[in-house]
Amino acid sequence: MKKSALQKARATYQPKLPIALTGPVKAVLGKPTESVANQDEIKQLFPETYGLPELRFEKNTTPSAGRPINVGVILSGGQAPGGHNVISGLFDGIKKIHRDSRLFGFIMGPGGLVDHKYIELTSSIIDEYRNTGGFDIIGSGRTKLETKEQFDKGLEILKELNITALVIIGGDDSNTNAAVLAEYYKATGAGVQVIGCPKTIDGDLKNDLIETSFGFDTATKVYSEVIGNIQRDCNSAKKYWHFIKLMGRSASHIALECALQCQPNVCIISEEVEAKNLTLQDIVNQLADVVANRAAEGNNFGTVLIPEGLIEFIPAVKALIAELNDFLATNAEDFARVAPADQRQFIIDHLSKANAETYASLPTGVARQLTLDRDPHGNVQVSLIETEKLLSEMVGKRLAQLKAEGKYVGKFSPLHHFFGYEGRCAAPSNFDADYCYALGFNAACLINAGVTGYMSSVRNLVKPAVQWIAGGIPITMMMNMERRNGELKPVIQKALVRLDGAPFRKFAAQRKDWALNTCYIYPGPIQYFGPAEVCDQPSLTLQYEHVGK
Ligand code: FBP
Repeated sequence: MKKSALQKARATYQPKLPIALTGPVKAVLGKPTESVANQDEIKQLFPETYGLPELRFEKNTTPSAGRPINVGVILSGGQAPGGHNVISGLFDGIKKIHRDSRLFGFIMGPGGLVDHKYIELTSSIIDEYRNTGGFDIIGSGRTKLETKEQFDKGLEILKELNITALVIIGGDDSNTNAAVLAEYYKATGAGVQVIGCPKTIDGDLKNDLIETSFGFDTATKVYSEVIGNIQRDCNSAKKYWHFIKLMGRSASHIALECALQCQPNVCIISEEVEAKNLTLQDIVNQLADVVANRAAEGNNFGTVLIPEGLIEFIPAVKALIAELNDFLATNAEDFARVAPADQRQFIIDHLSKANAETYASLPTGVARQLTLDRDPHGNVQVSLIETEKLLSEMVGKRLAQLKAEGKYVGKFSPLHHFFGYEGRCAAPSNFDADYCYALGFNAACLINAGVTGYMSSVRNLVKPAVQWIAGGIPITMMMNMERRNGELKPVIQKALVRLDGAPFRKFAAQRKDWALNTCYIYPGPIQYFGPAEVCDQPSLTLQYEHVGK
């Protein structure tokens, strides 16, 4: 494989490990745990793996003789920078336990386990991928592991390859599935341990013991670099308003982190929109006011950050989508017979008054998308809705009204961007390179400790890597019951932006100034070589959340 100069230099980077993992380790067990909510239900569903103790690794004085182990690894869900380092850390960890240990990667996600598609990851393959971005070493996929048939099919290949431990690298849903699999393999005496690793650029898999998911750091730094570049362009030309949508599915952590890094004129936080019960028109009016106020100062330019999941958090749209889902599920045939030109009115005539009004207020394109594009479960694919265009179109209309009332004198030229895929496979920052390697190496230690149903946990992340704390958290501890597809299911609680949290409060305290004035920060590209304050700083979200802890 041909490599760039940076790739070659980066291949020699040796990720740092917490001090406890640098020699022989011993597992120290804490107190038994409880799930975050619905304790009785979760306990009943996970009789074998509920209530396990937290576990922490400490340096051991005497090395223990390890046995060779065969381990399987799966990358699940969306790409996140650092996945290759989790795998190389895991590889080095099991080789340290015994040099004859072997690592097998299942191809293209959980589906590879069920379909028996795998490769053995040898040292020459691993060495090609150290410190690189992407998941291409084995690929990733979104197959949900949830049925006994899938678990049994997977067990066939695990037995065939003599694999006694499986590491699932994924987000909240994949780790929920890891917990279910761990429970099933334990209950059936399958002899396979299951360990999870916290991955997702969205940053919504976190709690007191999992401080951040990997990939968030690098992805937000990549987006912030580009937002900074746009802001510098915008402040140079002084003629465009940039509407920038950022990935993150539901939670607004990515948008918030980029706002803290770049200080845009506006950043919308979906969780606040929901808490304040704002309508789409409220958001538009607020945006138009910012544009008008800046125009009054002679500044016909600016930047607006929009979280991908916004539309679902607007309470009125959420209610509309829920009613539309039910209505279209039961009236699909009638609706299909209506001529396209009459469909909008047909929907308005059949919805409740409040939802009909919301629907009527939406631009034609978006309204149409809400009735047409559904995923295999019958849900609207909100991520396909071009919120950045929807908002700028509505702001343009509102500004025309303000102009007619003599309240706006200016020029509004919007441009649109969507950043997501640009950052998911970037070469991991030093933070993600170290964190991921430590998560993988630590997963090997958890396997060696003989546990199952645990998530690899590396904490104290705002401190230098040597001071990080390594251990394991029972996955059931993070679970609660939530309604999914009409049924109550045990799932890992998703971490949304907390409006009482330090990152949001920092942002809220400054945003008035950012809105009117031009306070842009230009973070520049990720640096891999140079002073620690430039190269090794974790995300601001992490720093604000854990300062003083
Ligand atoms: P994960 O939760 O699986 O890590 O995926 C995150 C994400 O990048 C979201 O931000 C985004 O909405 C989604 O994946 C896009 O999905 P896809 O990769 O299937 O296009």
